Amino acid sequence: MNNQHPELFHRHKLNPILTAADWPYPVNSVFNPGATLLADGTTLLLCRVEDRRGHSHLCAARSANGVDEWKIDAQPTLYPDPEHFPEELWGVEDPRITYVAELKKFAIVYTAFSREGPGVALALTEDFRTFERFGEIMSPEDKDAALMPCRIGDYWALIHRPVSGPKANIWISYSSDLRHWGSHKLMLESRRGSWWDANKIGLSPPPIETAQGWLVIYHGVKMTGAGCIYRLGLALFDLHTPEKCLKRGDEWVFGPEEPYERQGDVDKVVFPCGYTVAPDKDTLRIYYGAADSSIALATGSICAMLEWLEQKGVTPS
Ligand code: BMA
Repeated sequence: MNNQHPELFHRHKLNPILTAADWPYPVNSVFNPGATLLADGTTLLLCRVEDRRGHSHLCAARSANGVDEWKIDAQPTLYPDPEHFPEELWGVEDPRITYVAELKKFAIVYTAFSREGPGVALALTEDFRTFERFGEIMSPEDKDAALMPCRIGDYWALIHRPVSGPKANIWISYSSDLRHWGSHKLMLESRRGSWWDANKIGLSPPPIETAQGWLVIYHGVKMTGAGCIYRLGLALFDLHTPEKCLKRGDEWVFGPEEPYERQGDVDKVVFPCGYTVAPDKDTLRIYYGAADSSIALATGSICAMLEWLEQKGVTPS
């Protein structure tokens, strides 16, 4: 507990809640899970699992309480299929799950690691057992993407993070069919210089719909002489025009502090790709990768995050 800064995120005492040792087959590491609640209230995590080649696949873990007693699929759940989808040659990573009520399906947007670099791929599923792959919907270099849960006006909207030169900013693109994307708009820019979110930012979990707007938890990467530090910040976007930023916090709200976050295959990384909302409709359970090695859980209040942005956030000019 850091007394100088009121904490918006509270780590679970059982952290890390999932590690490679829990896996039913040999793996190197498990991290950066997408998350959702199934119709019966089960928490499903779609975990990024890295094997000893260094390639990743996705594997589902299910739990009644979202904390322990995970039932992990005995085999990989979504495995790279480079024969039909060449963009998956070097693995699939970092899934973000959105339940799309209009389709009655879950959309999984993930990183497909091709010879050309990481791009964004989409698959739909009803049950996390069979998947309809759409292939690569954003060409490399692009990642950190999620589908918004409903159409904005007439169009589907995808938040993603293309890289252009030294800059990596968050963009939003629109589509009428989930396959062809256009009307690209810059959504949030990385800062410069010594900022915690200088040069490289990206969406973390999918945006959270609130009465005040879309609440976005994003990651910022500070490059230091001792390597990168991945931390999280908050921003709020207009409900009807999500590229319009209403508020952005200057300070990070969550960063690597615990040993399992500071030391691992990649030191000093907290990287959430998913959350669930508790029955009180306010408590977020944020599932995050810790140091690219294990999976941890933190909770936070949506109201408290909005309040923090209201008090400390800045409206971009
Ligand atoms: C990012 C992503 C994440 C990873 C992080 C830290 O670029 O690739 O999957 O957790 O780097 O290594």
